[in-house]
Amino acid sequence: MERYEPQAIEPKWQQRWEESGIYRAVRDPSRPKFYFLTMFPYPSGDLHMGHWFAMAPSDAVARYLRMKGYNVLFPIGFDAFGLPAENAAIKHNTHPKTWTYANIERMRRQLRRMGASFDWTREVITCEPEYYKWNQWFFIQFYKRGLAYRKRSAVDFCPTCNTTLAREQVVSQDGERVCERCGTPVIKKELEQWFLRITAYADELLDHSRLDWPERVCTMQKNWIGRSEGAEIVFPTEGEDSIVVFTTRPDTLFGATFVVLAPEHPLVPKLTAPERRAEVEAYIHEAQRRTEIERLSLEREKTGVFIGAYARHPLTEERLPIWISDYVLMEYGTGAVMGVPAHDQRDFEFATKFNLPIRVVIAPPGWQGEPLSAAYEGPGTMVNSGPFDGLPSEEGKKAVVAELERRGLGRPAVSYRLRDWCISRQRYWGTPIPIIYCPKCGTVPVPEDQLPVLLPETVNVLPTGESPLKYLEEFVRTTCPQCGGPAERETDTMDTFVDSSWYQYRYLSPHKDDAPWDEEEARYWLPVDLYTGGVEHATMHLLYTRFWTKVLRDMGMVWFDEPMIRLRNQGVILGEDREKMSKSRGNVVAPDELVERYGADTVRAYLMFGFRWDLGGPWSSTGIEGVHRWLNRVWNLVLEPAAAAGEPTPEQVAELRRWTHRTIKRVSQDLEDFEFNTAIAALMEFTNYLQEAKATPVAGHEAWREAIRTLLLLLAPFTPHLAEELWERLGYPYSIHQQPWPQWDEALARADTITLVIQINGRVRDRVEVPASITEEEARRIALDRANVRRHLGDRQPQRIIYVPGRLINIVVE
Ligand code: ANZ
Ligand code: ZN
Repeated sequence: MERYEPQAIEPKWQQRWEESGIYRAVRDPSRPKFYFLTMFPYPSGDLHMGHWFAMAPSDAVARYLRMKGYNVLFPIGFDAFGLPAENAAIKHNTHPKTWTYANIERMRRQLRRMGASFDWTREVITCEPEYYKWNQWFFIQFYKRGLAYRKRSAVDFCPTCNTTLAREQVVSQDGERVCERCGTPVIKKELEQWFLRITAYADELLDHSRLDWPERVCTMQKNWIGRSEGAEIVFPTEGEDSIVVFTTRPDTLFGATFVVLAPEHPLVPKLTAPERRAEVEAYIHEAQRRTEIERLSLEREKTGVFIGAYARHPLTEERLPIWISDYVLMEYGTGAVMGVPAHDQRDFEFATKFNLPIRVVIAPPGWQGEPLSAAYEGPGTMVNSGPFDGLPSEEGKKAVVAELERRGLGRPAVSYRLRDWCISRQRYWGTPIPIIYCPKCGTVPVPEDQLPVLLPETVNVLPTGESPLKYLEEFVRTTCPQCGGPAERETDTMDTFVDSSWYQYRYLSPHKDDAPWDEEEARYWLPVDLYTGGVEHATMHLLYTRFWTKVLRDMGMVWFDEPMIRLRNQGVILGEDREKMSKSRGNVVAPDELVERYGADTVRAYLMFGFRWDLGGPWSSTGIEGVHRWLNRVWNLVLEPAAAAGEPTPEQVAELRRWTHRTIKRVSQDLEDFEFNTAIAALMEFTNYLQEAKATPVAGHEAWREAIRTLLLLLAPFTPHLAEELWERLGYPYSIHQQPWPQWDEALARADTITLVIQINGRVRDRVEVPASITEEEARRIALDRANVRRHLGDRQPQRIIYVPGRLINIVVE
């Protein structure tokens, strides 16, 4: 008999599937649709273990859903713009495009080699003009709706990478804000930048009620948006300016004993007394180097500087010193706080350090007027608060704000941690922002019929701190679409998160050139039913794509509120040393080499068997060996002729059927729940059982053929090549992947059975599998009916029958 040789059979089937187009998703109103999206890869070079762990199990689900009768759209593409292409281009002296496309070609091959059932006819590559044209088109629609605007703002800037950095690209290292990529301390730079107004949707984005998403992702998004209800309160200064603070605790207003501004607050230079200036400036410089997390940290000792100016308390008119401190962030609320040391721990530490008064205005439980050793941040009764004394703090919040409103010194306010989305990048390899600046007409969007604004190909990509496009005369110089006069193009490109915010829609009709997508395709396929990918995208990508979809809805382009109904995240595969796989650690396991050695089916099956999909875990080379042996056993089991002859007993047949149906049930349910490891464990147990049963007469029975056929069908999503090959060898028609998924019979599948031991006069004469719920009467009947038992009894009548529930039955005769 031939041996199992994945290297021979896998490429053969990959080609056959491709040629017969069985994964092409074509609209078919007679079948329920299922749009299954998995996060598209960045073409970084090789498909790594993380890609495999995300995609191979997803592919198994896609295959399962097809067999279940769904018309499945399972597309793939490449998130092809971005910084690494530029860095690689500089390093290897090539063009970002050359590098990107070479990688795409390689990864396409690797994805095919995985046996993934993607519909390649819908491939989307975001650096193609036919794609980014629509980024530009959307940008203009956003602009027209007031959702894209330009603003001068301080950005984090890496002097080594020579680029502005997004918030998440700045990390903390030994208390310093450094570039995530190269570790250089970041500096601030003032630039004109384009923003998308995601904050306009902040409240709606907080609502996850229509989503079946992991709780942890929803929580991360909620925290990221960070909604706080409170009030803005005006503290007039002794000059003409007023400081507006944001507080969530207006009930503590009478406890305010100082005011703190963020060091970057625009009033600081204006309010600072001349003799304080030098110290204030030195402090501002120092503060900019710290990360947000660090600045807000409760552990760090508070620092700050008095700026030599005073504010007036809006209700008591008391004179309050104005300080700056880095624990107040410019980007949050109004960039100013009222210092209430008795009820805010950061203020408490600040006041303690700088000897500022601490005034209790919410009585802690049991408080007798003694000084506090820490801030009391809980609720309570208002004290030392003039006319508000005696009010519970919750009521006090409303009463104080009402009084402030009456005096024109405050109003209710909501603050979000979420910022508008800065999409400007001073980089080459991205979508040009389709804007023209005219000295006469100002900011003019590129007319839609002139899109795309092509990204020039001949350009010097060496980073300069400004977009390389800025130095390309023929790109920059243009004419104003409004007045025809000389004008200049915007030279920044878009953040690549723009690309991934709507790619799911482009898969519908990737080459359509008069609209971002085809209406009819959209009606049929949208929205995305299931999305799989890494949890690291919880806040940025997944928030942006929700935002984008809500804007599309408001534009009338889609009819739903959420882009992806169901989301599932995979975990991370670590190296054998339990560390993250990385070249520098030398613990990288390359999928290509494993495929070379064991075949794609083994790699797929091991990834699904060896780990819980949502958790991941450390790689094991012995684990993969074991899985490979299992597939070899399956091969032999199916192809080796059975030796056993004779008639099986009805019990043997029943047991075989029970195994078959129980396995169908387990595998189906596990696939629904993304529990791949237990699904494969069930298949392994089934294989073991079948191997033993093969030596008995049951291997000649019709139920045996059914069991083997079922085994192959159940294997098809996991090990698609092996299943297809064996299917063909057994003479079934092409393709196993187009067969209906087997159904289980609940009565047959019932897992809770027991083995009943049957004795005659205390000697074991038989064993039988029976439902655990069997009654004594049934047990007696079955026992007396067994062929073995009847033979032993002959014509003797039982005198007594002793029944031990769940275990045995003893028939006593003379
Ligand atoms: C006075 C006060 C008294 C406060 C009190 C709290 C307790 P969340 O819940 O995160 O929204 N705050 C406001 N703006 C700030 C900024 N830019 N940087 C740092 N802290 C800022 O926090 C809101 C509270 O954080 C606000 O309420 C303010 O302190 C502070 F007993 O105002 B509170
Ligand atoms: Zn003009």
